[in-house]
Amino acid sequence: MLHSVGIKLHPIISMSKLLDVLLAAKRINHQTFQNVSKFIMDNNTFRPKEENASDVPATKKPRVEQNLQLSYADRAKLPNIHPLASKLLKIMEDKQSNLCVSADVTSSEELLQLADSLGPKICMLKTHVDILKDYTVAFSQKLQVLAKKHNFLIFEDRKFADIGNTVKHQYEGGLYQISSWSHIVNAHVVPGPGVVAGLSAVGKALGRGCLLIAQMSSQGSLATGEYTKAALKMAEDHSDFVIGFICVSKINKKPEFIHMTPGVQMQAGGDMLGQQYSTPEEVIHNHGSDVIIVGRGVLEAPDRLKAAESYRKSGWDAYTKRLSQSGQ
Ligand code: 5BU
Repeated sequence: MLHSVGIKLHPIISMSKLLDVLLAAKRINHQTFQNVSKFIMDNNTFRPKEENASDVPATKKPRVEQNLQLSYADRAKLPNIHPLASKLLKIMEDKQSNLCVSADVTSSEELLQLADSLGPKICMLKTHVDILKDYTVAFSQKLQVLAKKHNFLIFEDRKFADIGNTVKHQYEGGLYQISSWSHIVNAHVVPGPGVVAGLSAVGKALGRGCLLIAQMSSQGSLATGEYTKAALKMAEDHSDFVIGFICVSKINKKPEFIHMTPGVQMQAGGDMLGQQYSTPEEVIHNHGSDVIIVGRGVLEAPDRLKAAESYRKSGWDAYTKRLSQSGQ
């Protein structure tokens, strides 16, 4: 605003540097340091031009923007982070994996085999339990054992989209009893905040978390603009249960929220039914998302384990490149 009336400002010290100095000199305590750092992160309005952002040398980037790029490990330790989000970020750091494999297979035996063989490569396994032809309670128990064994979270991509009272029953009951085995579920925001309230009534006490579908990867998706903004607001209003978003690119600057992006393959393109693909580099490095969700890129590969490893590596390399360019 000052610039627009002809006043040019020259920073002599950044707010974060000032905080470092004050803390070191014991003029402020650690709590104040954390509170103000968080305030700066939450209220920074600087927006690099999307396409050019990656071309700007790290040293030329404003200091505040550099601070926005916290590592997964640092974000896991944020004071207001949801425990499940913290757990996921820690898993990602420990396993050097921001890969979620979408296990879209129809046999529970095959799904369990996938979970066991790809488990070491992934931070999360995504399921569509309603495409299994042979679901049993024993299957969900075995899947939980594998999640513990390989240290990954289970994400049932159920896309709840009804009034609060109905989703409550769909989440807790029925054949699948999703809340009993899935760490994370997702929901459309089209019904309004009642959908989150209904899911939260079941999941919160169990320590579960929810992702809101703020954008979709499919061509012609209506989840754009004001709809996406409404999803952000809903997440912020329910941050005791909502841990992040399904989105195409980073849409919220709060580092407590985790951004997850489906529609990922090694080559950009699409399928015959409207799916649109971006590469791991585009999703994590250029668009600032946190997790790549990959289905057929792994499932249809001749060697699934090898494919999962190459997606893990691409996703992780894109993340470390993003961090190094932000001066971390
Ligand atoms: P693919 O085989 O990598 O295209 O599978 C993508 C998976 O992610 C699949 O299970 C979809 O149901 C899921 N998905 C998606 O592709 N796009 C979206 O916007 C959402 C979920 Br939400």
